[in-house]
Amino acid sequence: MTEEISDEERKAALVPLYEGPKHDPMSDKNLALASKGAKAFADSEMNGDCKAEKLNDGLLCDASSGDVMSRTRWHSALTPQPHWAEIRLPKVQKIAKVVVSFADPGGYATAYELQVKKGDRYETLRKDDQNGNNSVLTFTFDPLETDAVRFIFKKNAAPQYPNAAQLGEIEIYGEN
Ligand SMILES: [Ca+2]
Repeated sequence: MTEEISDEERKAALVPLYEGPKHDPMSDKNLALASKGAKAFADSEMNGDCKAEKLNDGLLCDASSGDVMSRTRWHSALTPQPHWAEIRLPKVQKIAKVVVSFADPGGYATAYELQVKKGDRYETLRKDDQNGNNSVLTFTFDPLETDAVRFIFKKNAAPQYPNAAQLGEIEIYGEN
């Protein structure tokens, strides 16, 4: 006799890739969403489905949602580090929080920089060369005005893929 496993059972048995702090990229307060007019850019994209636009589609990489991982993350080309991903807001806005979700707990950034654009230049807001957080980075800061946030992925934790960079989502919030 063949036992059938329903999709629901299959999903329930999946182990989530990671448990990060609770956050909801689909929130109406997330200024980075494409649906709010923000646009995503990256230094490069891997062939296939892992485009920059996946940085602000509101979808996180989560195994419990099935096989969507490759469809909800940005992945760089395999050219040398560093790689970067950027969200451009439709206009200069006051922001106070950025949330960066890694796409793969084995392939997170052990070294990174978070920058905001001030006029024509980028200003480094946070920097870590020994990051050990493989899930969700939450950055809060005094409110500032900018129209672009850039995450520079400098070093991949996965030794077998030194040139790869990937992110699930970048969220940007105002003061509240
Ligand atoms: Ca996404």
